[in-house]
Amino acid sequence: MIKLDTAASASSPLSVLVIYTGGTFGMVYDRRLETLVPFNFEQILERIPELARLRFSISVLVLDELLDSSNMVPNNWLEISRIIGEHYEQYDSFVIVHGTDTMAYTASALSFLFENLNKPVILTGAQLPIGAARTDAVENFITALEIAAARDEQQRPMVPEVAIYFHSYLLRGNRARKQESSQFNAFQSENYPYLAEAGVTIDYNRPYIRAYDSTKPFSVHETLDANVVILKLFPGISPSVMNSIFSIEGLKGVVLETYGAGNAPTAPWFLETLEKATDRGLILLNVSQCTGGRVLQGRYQTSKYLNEMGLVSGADLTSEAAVTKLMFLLGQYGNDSAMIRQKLTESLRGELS
Ligand code: ASN
Repeated sequence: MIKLDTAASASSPLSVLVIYTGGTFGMVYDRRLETLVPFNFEQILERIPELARLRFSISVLVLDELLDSSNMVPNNWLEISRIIGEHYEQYDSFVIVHGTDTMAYTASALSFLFENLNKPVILTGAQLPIGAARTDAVENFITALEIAAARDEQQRPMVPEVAIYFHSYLLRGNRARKQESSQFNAFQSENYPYLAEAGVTIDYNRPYIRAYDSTKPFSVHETLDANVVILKLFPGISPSVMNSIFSIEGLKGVVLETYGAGNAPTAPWFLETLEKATDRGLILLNVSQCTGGRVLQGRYQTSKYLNEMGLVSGADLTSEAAVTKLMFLLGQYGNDSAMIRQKLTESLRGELS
């Protein structure tokens, strides 16, 4: 654990734990190797001297293995949630520095793994490495820290939920998606308003931020079941593709990415494949390929059949939230498919409306 020497480090009433997991954020150019390599986070104060002026104390925990987030797997989410569980009482807030590629999946998974979270868990990262002159790492990191440390009039955390801060916007974690790989505005949350906007001041969109509630005890769930698949429909998808996917051994759930408001082909072979799958106890969750709007199963003939085939409507869930929610519910409820189907339609952490 690294303790940074900030203005308040001696006896601050407020403490933030930073968990550094890797990603582009911490890369610097190694002239000898002629490639980007992870930098030593102990040198973060040299890179961002402004951190020393922050009026709360910051500790940094660096994961043993730094990951490009494309290499993240559910076990990494469990590890991060375990770390937060172990340090929950000791710190007031948490900032996770993470690669952007799968940040929305991690944020979604964490939101489900935390039961009654009442402290800020803010994920952030960068499109350009901290070693680059035009890096976005500095602004993203400092503002994420400020948001994590922000308190309301009653000294309660301003954002007691899992969120992503990136390029001036704070988004609910399980509503965000990576939408941009070149520009700095990497994330959007089409179906839910931003939680805060950072300009000269940080303006919080209070009605949309989860309300603080200290009456229920915080806990961390420890199981995810990754026997799931995301299947994106496309014109021309064949019976053999569908059959091979649905006959994967051990498969328990499928997030079906359908068209528009949740529409899919009406060809008899297609509907039969779905019906056989639900009869076998597979959970099929219908989400849209559109980034905005919602699934309205039954609005068109092309989605009415899906109701009859037993698909669960995913409303306005993102695919990232859908697949992690499915892993979470399968992990919690095992073979109780009625319970899983019921919970999929409920908002557990503000992931759907
Ligand atoms: N590949 C990187 C990652 O997700 C991308 C980034 O962080 N900008 O780890």
